[in-house]
Amino acid sequence: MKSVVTTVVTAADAAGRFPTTSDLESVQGSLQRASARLEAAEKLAANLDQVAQEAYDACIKKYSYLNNQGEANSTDTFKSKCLRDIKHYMRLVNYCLVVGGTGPLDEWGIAGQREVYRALNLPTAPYVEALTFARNRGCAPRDMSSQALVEYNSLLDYAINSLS
Ligand SMILES: CCC1=C(C)/C(=C/C2=NC(=C\c3[nH]c(/C=C4\NC(=O)[C@H](C)[C@H]4CC)c(C)c3CCC(=O)O)/C(CCC(=O)O)=C2C)NC1=O
Repeated sequence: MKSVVTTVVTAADAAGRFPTTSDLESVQGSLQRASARLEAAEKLAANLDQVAQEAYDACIKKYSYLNNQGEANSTDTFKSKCLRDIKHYMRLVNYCLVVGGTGPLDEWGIAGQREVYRALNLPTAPYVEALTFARNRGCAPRDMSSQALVEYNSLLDYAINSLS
């Protein structure tokens, strides 16, 4: 799995050089933020089902046409797949918080997602709405420290941008 350390070392290796001072500074910066990220990961993990459920409810409320017959939230199977997809993204955000990089989202969430949603004829706007709801719902210090919230929100932004 990619992490901040492996990413920097692999890039330097590929270029046939040792990591530079600025490479090492970026590793150091990331390690300094590690405790904030781990706090966010822990708080998110404790509430992940609830966060995903609220995000799902918010996106279906906004795009209520999805409940109409033939649409993507019209059957019990579709409803549970939609909620599951949102949970997938939240779990990947959680994983990214732990490893300190966007690798898990890039490799399992973002690579190929447009093709999958296009093939299944699924609109991406509801995903954006769900993740944006989660993005705006988190609150410091109620849910986590402000530093942890910065780390959490930046990964949600990253996922949102990939779908926008
Ligand atoms: C780990 C990363 C990962 C992601 C992100 C993922 C997404 C994903 N969602 C799928 C299906 C689906 N996803 C939805 C989701 C929705 N319904 C709605 O109304 C909304 C537009 C939306 C929720 C926001 C639906 C309805 C299906 C089934 C579509 C079908 O069978 O036609 C499928 C096809 C396979 C399946 O049916 O399970 C994939 C691959 N799978 C993964 O492994």
